[in-house]
Amino acid sequence: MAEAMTGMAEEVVPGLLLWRGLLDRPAQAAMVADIRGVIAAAPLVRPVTAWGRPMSVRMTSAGRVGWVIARGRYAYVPRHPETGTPWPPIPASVLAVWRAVSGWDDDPDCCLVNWYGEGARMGLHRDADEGEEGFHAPVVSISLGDPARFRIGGTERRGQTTRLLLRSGDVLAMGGPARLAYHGIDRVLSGEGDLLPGGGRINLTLRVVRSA
Ligand code: MD6
Ligand code: FE
Repeated sequence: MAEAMTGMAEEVVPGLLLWRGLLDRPAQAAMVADIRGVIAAAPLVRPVTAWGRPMSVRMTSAGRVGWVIARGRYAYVPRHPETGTPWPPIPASVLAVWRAVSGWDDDPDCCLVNWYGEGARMGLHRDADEGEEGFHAPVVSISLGDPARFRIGGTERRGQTTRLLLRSGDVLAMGGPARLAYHGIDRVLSGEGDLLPGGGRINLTLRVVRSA
């Protein structure tokens, strides 16, 4: 299954696989409903960076651990920072995508939910808090709602980058030589999608979080 799925993907740059429109419209709508359930249990928060600036993206998590910024430091923690309760489980609809495309035997430990309202963006960053074993697994990303301009470079912050437009239903896997590459969202094309009433974009990233 996993290998058959790899054959259907476009390799945008080495290690970055893209499945265009992997989720059809009913599957997208069902996943949004599942994510609303996650948000009801674990409310979106606006993390504050180490420099004291609130991010434009609002975030929450599902799974064994969730990604937070705690006193300026990035961390995976077992509880929601404001409610103090464990994160809700990763929805089955989301796990099914991971099992289909990741090529990884274990399920992910974290599903980070990024919610982009009008004007939200995400600066170039690396997903580098998952631990040594976590770096061997890919990060799988699912896009829902308004399209967005995604950019990926290499493992140095400076240098050449490649741009692509991510649309609702697209799935990315960042693994191998792209696993620790810099990437970000330059801009969401607000209002161009119609999946979310009032506009917006949801991005889900699935990660294995473990030290070797
Ligand atoms: C986004 N995505 O699409 C932000 N990270 O909103 C990410 O930061 C990301 O798409 C790791 C792997 C794939 C991604
Ligand atoms: Fe990322």
